[in-house]
Amino acid sequence: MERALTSASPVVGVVMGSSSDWETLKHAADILAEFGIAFETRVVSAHRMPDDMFAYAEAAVGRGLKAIIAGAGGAAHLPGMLAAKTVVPVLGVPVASRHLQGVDSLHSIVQMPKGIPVATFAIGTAGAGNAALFAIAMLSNEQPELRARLEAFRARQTEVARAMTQDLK
Ligand code: RP5
Repeated sequence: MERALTSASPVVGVVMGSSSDWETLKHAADILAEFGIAFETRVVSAHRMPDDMFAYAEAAVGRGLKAIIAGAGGAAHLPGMLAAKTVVPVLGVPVASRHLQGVDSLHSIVQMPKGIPVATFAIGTAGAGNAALFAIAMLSNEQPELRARLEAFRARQTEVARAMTQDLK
């Protein structure tokens, strides 16, 4: 996972509780790469590497991260615990778990008590992709060129959807 995609000066962190989450989180990484966003990928398990997780969150502001996309499955405390240790926005992605298909992950991430927010996305690959698009939307508030590319991305989806309608004739 520490591959060419990982940038020297990342503005988005893509972290996950296990390498088994990569199948899901790579959908976030792919979109960030497509938009040319500097990002990094890390496995930071909340329950197996709690000290590493805290260190990652505590360093996030100083390292220039603007958003952290955090994916985990099961009792998915990683996004919430990262958010507890940094004010960098945390975008939580529930990973589909073996036994409860990710509903457990979703509930663990979405139901944060008031005061420590985690923006929670859909279970699985749709959530991972949308978390990346949301991070890009946040970055685009300060980057008009990036916003234009996001608008073009949306326009392409419109074209694809219109073509689907034509297929039905
Ligand atoms: C969580 O447990 C991870 O986020 C992963 O979704 C799940 C299973 O981890 P592995 O047993 O595959 O390492 O910590």
